Amino acid sequence: VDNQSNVIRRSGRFLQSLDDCDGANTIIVGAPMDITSSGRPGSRYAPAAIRVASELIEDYSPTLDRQLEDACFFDAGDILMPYGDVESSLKNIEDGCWSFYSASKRVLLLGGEHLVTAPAVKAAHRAYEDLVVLHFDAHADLRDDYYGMKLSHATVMRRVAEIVGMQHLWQFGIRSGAREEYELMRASGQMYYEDMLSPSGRASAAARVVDAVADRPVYLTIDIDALDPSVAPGTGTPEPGGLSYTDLMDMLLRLRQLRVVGMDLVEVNPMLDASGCTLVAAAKLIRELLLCF
Ligand SMILES: [Mn+2]
Repeated sequence: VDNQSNVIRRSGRFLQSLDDCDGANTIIVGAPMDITSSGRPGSRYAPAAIRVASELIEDYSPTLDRQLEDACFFDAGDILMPYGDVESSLKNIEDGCWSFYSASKRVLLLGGEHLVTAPAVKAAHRAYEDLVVLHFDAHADLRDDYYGMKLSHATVMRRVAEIVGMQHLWQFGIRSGAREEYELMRASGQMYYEDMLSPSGRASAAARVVDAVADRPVYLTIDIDALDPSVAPGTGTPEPGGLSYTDLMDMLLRLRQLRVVGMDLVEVNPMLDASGCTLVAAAKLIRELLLCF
């Protein structure tokens, strides 16, 4: 793997990480950035805090009957963030992710705010030109700009759509957005909200996605606020009416046959997680993502 030492520094490791990159299929890497967070910053502390929380969960998943040592992943540390400089932070994320994609590794990025997804998708798209993006979130994140900023956690999926095409973006759990964002989603016909809250709705949504995506490479981005704030209160912009943990896992299991080449989990904010339960939900979700796909 070229170049990684330039933009990645070692840190603690997620539960059961391998000791080096060589035998790993999947690389965990943190992107501790929260520069553009409009509401309440603090998600820069999530990668370190999720690693600590991973010590509180088992390495065995009863749901999947697999354990982490079977997943062959390496936690490489955190991407260096020139704090306050959005463009060079995003450049480092793109370079860091590309160093792994170019070595035929899969990447699981730990945010950070949601804007980190844009350079991660850019790197994945360089490796897989027919990339499809699946997006779990409470918020559409499809604004063209936010207070004049093109690069913001509130515009990130618009930037992603510019990379892969709106027709290759599927959105789940969205329950908040401006009228212009809802017009875009209604035109695409690839956003599901109420369907995520019932088994039959998830079954039909998943069947359509699996059929449409087929064997194309998939990037999966999960904003923790897709979950209901009662499950995951530790996040910058909580939005009532969300998925339960089991709703989300059920939907992910229904998508299991997809070819997932990159993933991220973003917007966890340890500063707002008084109970610590959001961090445990995040750690458990990471374990299941590693074992599911
Ligand atoms: Mn969100």
